[in-house]
Amino acid sequence: MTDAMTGPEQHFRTCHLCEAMCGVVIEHQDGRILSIKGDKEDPLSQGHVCPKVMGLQDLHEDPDRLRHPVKRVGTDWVQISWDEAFDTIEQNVKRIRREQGAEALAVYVGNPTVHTPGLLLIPPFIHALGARQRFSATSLDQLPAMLASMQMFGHQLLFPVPDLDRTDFFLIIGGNPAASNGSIMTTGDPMGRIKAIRARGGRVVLVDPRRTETAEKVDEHVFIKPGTDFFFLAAMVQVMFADSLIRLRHLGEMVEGLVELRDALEEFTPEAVTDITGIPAARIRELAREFARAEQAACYGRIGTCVQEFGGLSGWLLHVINVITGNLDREGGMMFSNPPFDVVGMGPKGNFGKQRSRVRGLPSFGGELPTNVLAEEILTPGKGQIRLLATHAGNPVLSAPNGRLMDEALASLDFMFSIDIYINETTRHAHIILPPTSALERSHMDVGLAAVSVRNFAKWSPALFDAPEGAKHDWQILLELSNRLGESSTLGRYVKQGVQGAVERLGLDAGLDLMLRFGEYGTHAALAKKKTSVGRRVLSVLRPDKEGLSIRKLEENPHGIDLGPLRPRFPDALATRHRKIILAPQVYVDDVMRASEKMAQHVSHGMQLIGRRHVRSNNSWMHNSNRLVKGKNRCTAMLNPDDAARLQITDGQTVRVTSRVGSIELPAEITAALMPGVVSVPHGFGHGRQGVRMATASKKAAGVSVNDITDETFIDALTGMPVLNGVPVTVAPVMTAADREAGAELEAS
Ligand SMILES: Nc1nc2c(c(=O)[nH]1)N[C@H]1C(S)=C(S)[C@@H](COP(=O)(O)OP(=O)(O)OC[C@H]3O[C@@H](n4cnc5c(=O)[nH]c(N)nc54)[C@H](O)[C@@H]3O)O[C@H]1N2
Ligand SMILES: Nc1nc2c(c(=O)[nH]1)N[C@H]1C(S)=C(S)[C@@H](COP(=O)(O)OP(=O)(O)OC[C@H]3O[C@@H](n4cnc5c(=O)[nH]c(N)nc54)[C@H](O)[C@@H]3O)O[C@H]1N2
Ligand code: SF4
Ligand SMILES: [Mo]
Repeated sequence: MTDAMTGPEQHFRTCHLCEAMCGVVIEHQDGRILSIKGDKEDPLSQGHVCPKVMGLQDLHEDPDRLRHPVKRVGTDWVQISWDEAFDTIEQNVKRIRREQGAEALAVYVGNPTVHTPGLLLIPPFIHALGARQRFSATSLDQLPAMLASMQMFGHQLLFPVPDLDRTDFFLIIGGNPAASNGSIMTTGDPMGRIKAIRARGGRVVLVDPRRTETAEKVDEHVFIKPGTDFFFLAAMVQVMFADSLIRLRHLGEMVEGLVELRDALEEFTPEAVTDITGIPAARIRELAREFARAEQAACYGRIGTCVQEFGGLSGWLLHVINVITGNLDREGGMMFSNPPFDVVGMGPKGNFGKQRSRVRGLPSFGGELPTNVLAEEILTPGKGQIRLLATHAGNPVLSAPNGRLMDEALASLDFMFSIDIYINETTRHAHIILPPTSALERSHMDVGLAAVSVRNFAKWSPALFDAPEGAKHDWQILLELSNRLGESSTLGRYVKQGVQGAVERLGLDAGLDLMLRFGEYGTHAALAKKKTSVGRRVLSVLRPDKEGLSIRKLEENPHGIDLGPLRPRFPDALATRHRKIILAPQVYVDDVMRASEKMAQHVSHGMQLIGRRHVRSNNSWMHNSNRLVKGKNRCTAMLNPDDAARLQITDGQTVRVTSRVGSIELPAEITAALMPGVVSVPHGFGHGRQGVRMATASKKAAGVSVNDITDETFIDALTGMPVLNGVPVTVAPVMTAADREAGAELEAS
């Protein structure tokens, strides 16, 4: 906090805008930000930041960012008090719940939730709301990785992360850390760590349908046809069995299902998958051998392997390859973080298919239905039709498939409320929007990302600025809603009010402090450890370890505290019934048949659509910063020169990309970086929609939404998730008025 008229001060915190968790130093004076730079003393990021870091200031100062609750009156918005906002929400939730039952209530939780400790209040909020139909960005993202961890290790939150600092063979499949700054591998500076692998004599190989910014920085890039990673991975496994390269090492006693695994994948030889993947058989065979023989290797797959036709199967084999080469839970392989609080222990183990969507019968995962059924569940009449939707930090109109249908669905709701900072493509349909404080007005600690960090690490930062009078933090909004919307027995209510009252009085930081103290490195660590003697536990209450972690300890170490390299966690952390890694879970073995049929029937596709990310952008919501969107238009359709010539498309010309559900028109960008037959369009654009109140985004970076042509019915039949990478499309040149004029001039001359 600043006093008026003092000199410049420094504030240290973690940038919350992506998963990298860069440490920053913010110079400020009299409530104004003077500069934001990388914090060289942050042990995890060591001074690295990306251009998006300016977003910390731009978001805070953005005049379009909501600072008060607003209510929609027709197409207009009026500022209302928190009381009126909460009262209106309470009345409508209770009315619809009474009239139509809890089945009519739904909730969608978006990605930025992961980047605030306020996420701890999401479960009680959803519980109190009583929404029976729950959705989130998980089903547009990492669900296959969670399903694989649940099936094979017994817990959905056991995310293996590459031990980047010690590996000497890093295989990246469908991830672009040079743009995304790394995902499910929190590192501060992923490209710096990748460079270091090569500098110490290791190898880095990338498999991607586009020669990306990351491809420029690795030893080898291999093109793969979209949606075929399962076939590639299956052939790798087949070779490892055929060449007797299976090496379980320390995992020997822990593994079951090796024979079933071998039998299930027998037919997928490198020769058999060459046609469908587009990768020469010899290359696959060589890669499999290289990987298996490397002393320390990590096979890591990200979004390109997740949201595609065989995403479920790919998630499985990504884990499998690390296990059968003895690289899981081992230094230099794929490991599990040892976070400052037991994220895994606190979260549910996960469940799959417990619930089915009403209209299409798609399976739930962890109590959530796939987001690609949200629109039809709102639009299809009958018992259980969704009539009320709450969104928290989500923009499904731009992020879920068939955005136009989503628009139509949201517009038809009986009632919708959003906890969000903008009036955007999604929240413009809400009746009430509740905006939380800006990130710089609240204290910060990464709770979820601590569990996927490539080095163990803890950091807490205080708020930089005081919250304006009357403003509410996200957790305060969620708590108030929980208090008002919950329905429980009298006793349950007293207990709940007691707990929530305590949180209200003491604040979220008090909760974080408790979690830290009882965590692995905490002042009361002994108390939390099942294996310590009763005597030591009693002692730890009486004489807590002063060196242990607590909020105060982190306050004294504003750059964060390094907790050392990753340490093996198996078999203790294994949560399966007999503490075994299950190599061939039945759900996957059953789904192999579908892949086998696909391979047999495979004919060369027309064009296939994939996505991409840019380092200066973040999903759909960072296009309102002038500094970040300036420069050339990034919402383009990239395609290969051969395709362009065949389709008679010139660079920069407007093209129409069409799928089963619709068309979008945008400029072509011709580049040899794209594999022939593939067209790449980034998601998160399309800000030109009526009623969006983000001036810069809708004027300077409107673009078009690729999710207006992704198809909610084209799914991975195993997970029920949408296919966002590998959508069949046609691409054609469009004669714009300017083109026609130019043509006419040409003819006249
Ligand atoms: N700057 C920036 N950073 C971000 C984000 C952002 O929008 N912008 N978003 C954040 C979020 S929410 C996430 S989930 C992460 C994602 O993190 P990453 O997964 O690293 O992100 P992408 O850049 O989308 O990389 C996916 C890559 O998969 C490739 N691909 C597409 N289809 C296929 C396929 O079928 N097979 C294979 N093998 N590859 C394929 C694409 O060409 C692309 O290069 O990034 C996070 N960080
Ligand atoms: N075609 C295609 N589609 C994709 C992807 C792809 O690669 N290709 N990627 C998918 C992935 S990986 C993801 S994660 C999803 C993301 O899907 P979503 O999470 O639905 O979308 P975001 O664009 O991240 O929207 C974030 C929302 O949170 C709001 N917000 C920002 N900060 C805060 C805050 O502090 N508090 C609150 N309450 N709100 C805030 C923003 O205004 C915005 O409305 O998109 C998916 N969609
Ligand atoms: S990479 Fe950029 S956006 Fe991500 S945490 Fe670091 S500075 Fe922030
Ligand atoms: Mo994501």
